[in-house]
Amino acid sequence: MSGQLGTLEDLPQDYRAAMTAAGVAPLWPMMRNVLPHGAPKPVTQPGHWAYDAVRPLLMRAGELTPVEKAERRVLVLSDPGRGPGAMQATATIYLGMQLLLPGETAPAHVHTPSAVRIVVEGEGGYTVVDGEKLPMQAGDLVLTPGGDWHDHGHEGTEPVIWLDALDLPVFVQLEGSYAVEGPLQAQRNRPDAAAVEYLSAGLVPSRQRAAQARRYPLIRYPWARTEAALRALAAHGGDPVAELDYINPETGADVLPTLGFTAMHLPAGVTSAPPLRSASQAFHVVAGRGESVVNGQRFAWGPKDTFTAPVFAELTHTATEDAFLVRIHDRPLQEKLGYYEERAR
Ligand code: 1HN
Repeated sequence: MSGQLGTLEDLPQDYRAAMTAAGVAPLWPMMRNVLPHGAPKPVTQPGHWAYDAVRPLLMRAGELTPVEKAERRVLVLSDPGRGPGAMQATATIYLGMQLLLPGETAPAHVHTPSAVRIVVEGEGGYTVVDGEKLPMQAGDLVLTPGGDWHDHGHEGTEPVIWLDALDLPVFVQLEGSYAVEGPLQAQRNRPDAAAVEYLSAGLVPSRQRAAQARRYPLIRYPWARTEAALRALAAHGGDPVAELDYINPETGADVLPTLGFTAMHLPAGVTSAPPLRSASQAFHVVAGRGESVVNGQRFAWGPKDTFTAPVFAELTHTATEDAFLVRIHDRPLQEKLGYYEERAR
């Protein structure tokens, strides 16, 4: 097989014009673009967004654009491979930094894509998801599954900033992305499920009533518990790099149908060299410093920075200070497509 495939230029001009007029195009000149040999050729390029660079721009957005004029006041992290204005960070992952100022509310809506918030800074922010009020503290991971109503509010005194991760590019590709707006939600007058039904790992409400379990029973994953779990695993787990998957406590499945999340601990001085993965990935630094090399590009990162890796990226992470990262990936979607792969380096 193989050999050189014919090009468009091989074909007579009148034939090319006739194909265009008929609304058809020859596959063979494009075959290697849509089906490269051996491995995908991602459009996505590695990206690194230093918080020190993004934060002042976000604060300026707070002065320039009232939340009423923004619905969501967000600066989107644009994939360098797709260029300025790109509304995505990888093929499947949208990332944005959102600012809410004291006293502001972001109106309620519901949409087809799913979102996850990772709280970056500030006290007193909250999200309401289907009537459940979720307090937001630095490092907390809060889900907004597609189809769930959500609005945001801020009862504190300093700006609140969080990182939004959505499967928006998937829904745009499906031509399935849309939202419905509504009034702010009535809030149930009780703590959220992280403080009630799922207060303690390994305990869930009795399965006799499992039929009543919600599809997304746990919405908030408090950072304090995640960090404690990572520290225990780091001390006693045996692996120098501790990594925990965020899961649905009723099913053990990834927290969303499309996107998965892990929390990682990298001790100072340790280098992690994971296998090449078919998933695209983003990393958000909750605390600590270090550097990562993504396909040969070196990123020195500090607290609250975010960086990305395309599919099958060759990656190494080295912490220079004890570091905690959240990893975002699209393995759940790829597995549903029967596709997810890992390759040895
Ligand atoms: C959205 O609903 C939020 O609810 C944030 O905070 C970012 C980006 C695209 C589409 C919907 C939010 C979003 C979004």
